Amino acid sequence: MIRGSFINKRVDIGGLVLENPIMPASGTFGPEMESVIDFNLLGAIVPKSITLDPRSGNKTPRVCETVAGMINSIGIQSKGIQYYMDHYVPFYSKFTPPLISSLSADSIDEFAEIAHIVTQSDDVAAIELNISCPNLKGNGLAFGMDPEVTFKLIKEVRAVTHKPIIAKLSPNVTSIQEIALAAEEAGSNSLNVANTLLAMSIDVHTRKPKIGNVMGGLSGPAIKPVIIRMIYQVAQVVKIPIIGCGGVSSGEDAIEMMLAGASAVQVGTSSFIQPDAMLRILNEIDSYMNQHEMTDVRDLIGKIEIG
Ligand code: RRO
Repeated sequence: MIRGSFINKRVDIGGLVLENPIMPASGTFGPEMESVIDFNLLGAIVPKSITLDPRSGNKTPRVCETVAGMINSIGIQSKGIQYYMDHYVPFYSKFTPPLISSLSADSIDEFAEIAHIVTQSDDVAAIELNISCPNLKGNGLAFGMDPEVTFKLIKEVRAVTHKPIIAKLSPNVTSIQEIALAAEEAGSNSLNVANTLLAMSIDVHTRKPKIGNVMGGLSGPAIKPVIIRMIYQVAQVVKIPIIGCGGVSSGEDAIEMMLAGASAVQVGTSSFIQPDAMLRILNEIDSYMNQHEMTDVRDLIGKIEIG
């Protein structure tokens, strides 16, 4: 046993080096959590997706519980990019982990415009392009469902920023490998696999949808096996790093994602149940590493053993 020995948790997600692989999933984290967790212990800080103009979001109810998960349709409630640059960026720059700005927009031009604005700040370390929000248009359509649109969008953003780009992919596609390849070819530095699964729930007593917007995105432990499969599939075809996102609630879940091919892992729904879940997950990763006499988390990435 090499208990107590130094464990390297530093990982590289496409030109952005993180002190450890654990970070919040966009939309599940905000300044109010400062009183419950030490932000400096996170691998990165990822606030909710921001849009060019303020948005009031979708009609309520916006969340509902499901078995081993939840459905949300917030509809990107947003204070707009100016407020973000004036308040959120200075607030998060007080902490040591890099700030990853998650961006959402209604058009490719608007994505490029907002990416250009955040690029002006040295306090923004990387851009996560949310091309996969299921709650913007009717029927859950998203930019990231079409390889050609994905390519064009990322190419246009690539032209206006030197910062690392993370394309957040949609799981609501027939072939996530095809979209991942389009994002890589367009110049994305890494991929986030993935956003929420388009879902729906009905109250059988009122016969009404449990979500005001009817459909929403499913997250939580229920989706983890689907996401593990997608990370594995994407890792087979791309060379750029993958950030896993979907249903992680323990250190072993995070390790599973890394074995499937993820270099880093986002935690979302689990933080709603236990606000300091990310710190517990980091401790559980240490325990796993000690148990398996490992000293470097990078030795886990893609190390699933098949056959
Ligand atoms: O705001 C939302 O409704 C939302 C977003 Br932007 C997203 O990317 N994923 C999600 O499940 N909800």
